[in-house]
Amino acid sequence: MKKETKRILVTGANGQIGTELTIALRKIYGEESVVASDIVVPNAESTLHNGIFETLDVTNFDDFERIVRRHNVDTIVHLAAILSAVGEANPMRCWNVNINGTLNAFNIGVKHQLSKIFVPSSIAVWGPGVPKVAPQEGILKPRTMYGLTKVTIELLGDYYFQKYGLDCRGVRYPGIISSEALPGGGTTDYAVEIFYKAVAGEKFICFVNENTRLPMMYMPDCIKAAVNLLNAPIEQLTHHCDYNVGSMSFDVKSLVEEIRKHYPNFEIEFKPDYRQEIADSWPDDVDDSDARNDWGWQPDYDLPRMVADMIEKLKLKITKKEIKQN
Ligand code: NAD
Ligand code: AKB
Repeated sequence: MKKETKRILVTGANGQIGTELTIALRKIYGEESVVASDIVVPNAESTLHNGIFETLDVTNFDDFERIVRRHNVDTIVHLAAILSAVGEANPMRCWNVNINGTLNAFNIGVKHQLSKIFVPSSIAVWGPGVPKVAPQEGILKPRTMYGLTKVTIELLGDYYFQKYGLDCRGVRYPGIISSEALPGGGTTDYAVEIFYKAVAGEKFICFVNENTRLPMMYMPDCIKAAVNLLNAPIEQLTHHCDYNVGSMSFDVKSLVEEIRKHYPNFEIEFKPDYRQEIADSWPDDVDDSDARNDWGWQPDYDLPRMVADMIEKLKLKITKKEIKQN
């Protein structure tokens, strides 16, 4: 009898992380082994079409389950979510997509005895008063709806593991910086948008002040964290969906200084808006000793290396005419 391929389903694949994580997973496991899905169909040139793509609203249990069955899915990489800034504009949508979408993934995981579910958490689990370097264990009192959903998902991860033995895993990602897809409406988006302006020779209006310091991570490390945690033996894990993972921490001033090493005339103006309060409620950095000890977490990129690589990648995009220059 022909052995059926076990597949990975990526939800929210058309987003900032999914666009690059799907390609990385397809490189590792083969194009046919990774099914990409999103509520939004990617444009025709998207690399997501290099393998199977399914349109999926994760809040619809029946459609979600149908896709899992159709493709003999074994692992879900659950990225579909509404992030912090968009979440504050529409808190109920944020709760519905993040919580009900994840509950659907978990319940399908239990019903179909899936091998693993990866669901990222975020530095948004913390709130005002968090220590500058956030500990692995500590008080979680977020003020955003997005943060509330992330704390709930972490707790649901523990619950589904203890009650049903579901292997769900996740990291608390910091702000992710990347050059392929634009970020989807978070508070850390300024750390990506700034590069597009610098490379286009335009002034950047920054929505947080120059002293705003947050933990950040470059996309190759974001992918490395997901792949390494997915492959870690379960006996080594002391947490489920809430591993702190650090990489770099910088304020906007330091980011500008680093960018000016490449573009000395780069101009920036600060016009903080409602996202300043969100950024101020998050930690400067995280203590990721448990991730390092349990599954060997080790980032590769620091600020200078990330800035140089981002600029190189965006310059390449310009030459391919992917960035419209005015
Ligand atoms: P994103 O906003 O770029 O992408 C999310 C994707 O989910 C989008 O393509 C969107 O179309 C899709 N989506 C929204 N509602 C949906 C629904 N009902 N059904 C199916 N798809 C839906 O987000 P991202 O940055 O790629 O984040 C992926 C995950 O990583 C999220 O859980 C997010 O909370 C987490 N995370 C991201 C960052 C970051 O800086 N990017 C940091 C920490 C955690
Ligand atoms: C956001 O700013 O909402 C995200 C995150 C840190 O979770 N980038």
